[in-house]
Amino acid sequence: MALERTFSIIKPDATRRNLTGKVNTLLEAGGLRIVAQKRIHMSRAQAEAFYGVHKERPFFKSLCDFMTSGPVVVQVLEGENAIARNREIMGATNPANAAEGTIRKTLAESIEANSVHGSDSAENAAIEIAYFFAGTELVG
Ligand code: IDP
Ligand code: MG
Repeated sequence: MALERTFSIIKPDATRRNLTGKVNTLLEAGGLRIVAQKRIHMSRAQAEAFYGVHKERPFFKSLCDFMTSGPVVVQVLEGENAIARNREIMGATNPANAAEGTIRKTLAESIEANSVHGSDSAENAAIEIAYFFAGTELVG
């Protein structure tokens, strides 16, 4: 087992419904520790760069519209196997396919407005953390 850090976003559908605390409760109950957290309103440029890997996908414009539609909470989560563990706690991208008890099954509105983001690899976790946080903001 390895102590890891992963990057997380509580998306605008969840902040709009005042679910930040509920998401955090599920993350903490799943064994992850929030070692950095801030509420921001993403700019268009930030959203487009963050989701650049999806820029050829048909949902890219809609996804960037959604991610800039309201505040988000960006976070760094720490724990044993935090990257894979967070993906388990989040559940499948489409809440219709997500397992019972996952954040997306419990809280998400749709495949797009699916309440949370979580890094999918150690390499992307490091890139995504550095995109939103200075090292001095991570307090483990
Ligand atoms: P992930 O968030 O589970 O890693 P990705 O495939 O990386 O899923 O997609 C990034 C985000 O793009 C999703 O979380 C969701 O908000 C949105 N998305 C993914 N697939 C679709 C789709 O088919 N229609 C609309 N939005 C989508
Ligand atoms: Mg992804």
